[in-house]
Amino acid sequence: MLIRTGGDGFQHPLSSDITPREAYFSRRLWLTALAASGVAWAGREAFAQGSARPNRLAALPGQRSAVDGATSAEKLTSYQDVTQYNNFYEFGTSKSDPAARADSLKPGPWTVQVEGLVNKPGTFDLDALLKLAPMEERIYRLRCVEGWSMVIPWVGYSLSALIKRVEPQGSAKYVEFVTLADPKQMPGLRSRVLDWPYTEGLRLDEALHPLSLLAFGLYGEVLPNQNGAPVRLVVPWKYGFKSAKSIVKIRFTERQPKTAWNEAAPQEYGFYSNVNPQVAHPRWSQASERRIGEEGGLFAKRRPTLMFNGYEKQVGQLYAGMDLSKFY
Ligand SMILES: Nc1nc2c(c(=O)[nH]1)N[C@H]1C(S)=C(S)[C@@H](COP(=O)(O)O)O[C@H]1N2
Ligand SMILES: [Mo]
Repeated sequence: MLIRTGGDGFQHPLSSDITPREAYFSRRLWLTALAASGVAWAGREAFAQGSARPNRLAALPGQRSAVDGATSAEKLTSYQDVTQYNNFYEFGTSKSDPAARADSLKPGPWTVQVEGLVNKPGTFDLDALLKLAPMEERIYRLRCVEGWSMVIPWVGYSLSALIKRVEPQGSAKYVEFVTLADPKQMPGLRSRVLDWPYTEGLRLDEALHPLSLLAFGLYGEVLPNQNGAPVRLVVPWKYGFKSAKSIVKIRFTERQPKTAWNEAAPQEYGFYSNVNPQVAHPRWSQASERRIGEEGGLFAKRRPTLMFNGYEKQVGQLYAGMDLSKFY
């Protein structure tokens, strides 16, 4: 985000660049976890039978979500764009790096450690997380702070399900998310563009909002590595960088946690980072956005960015009385 202005002129790699062998490897890890959990038997069947898309990942179906705001009627961004135009700096800073290089990420075995101000801290393995609550499909707009957006059908469940399970104590006011930082799996860690590991944070009431999603899949399949396998956050009313990928630790705190982007450039990236067309980034306007897949060359039409990314009705009250240009 510090370096690039966006993806204009970016060439999508062909899906044939990804070898079936590498795809099989990550699929196999996932299937082990899914088999153990009893989730997504349909996925194993589809895998056994093969499928039209050569590098298909294990199926992870979700029921349609009943959460208010969780089902957009907008045209979905293509699977191709969702999985080949990414920000995941642990694999490099260009949009094509994650798809090209994230095969080295091992999405299993995987654990998420939950600690801090909770009555029931503990370590959850992927099987336990997959079983914790029913999987739902959530169609969310994702607005990157760089000025582009997508519409993505995620699969997961409200983060609140996990939070309630661990019973936060009265003193817990914030939730910190720590993501994987393993130089053996993540070649981008050699670059000091951020102070690794990538961390993010939410206020506890934001984390408990039903729209805050713990995501395990997209397009009805488990997450591709480049989208943050095996488990990530998706907070649709905030700029995309709040949606931390490949989470390994969740910590409940009394004080507002540090976040990687705020540490790197505090004037540019605040703790809240709510999508707000009225508050410009110091180096560019946030009033409009480019929807990926809708480019029209020189005449590309941008769409107006909506307050809270269009989720104002659902989340506006979380910020009642706050000066949003101060708490950006
Ligand atoms: N661990 C980690 N999480 C991350 C990032 C990252 O670099 N590392 N990039 C963020 C940014 S800037 C965006 S826009 C979204 C992109 O998610 P997507 O590639 O699945 O669309 O992931 C966010 N989560
Ligand atoms: Mo982003």
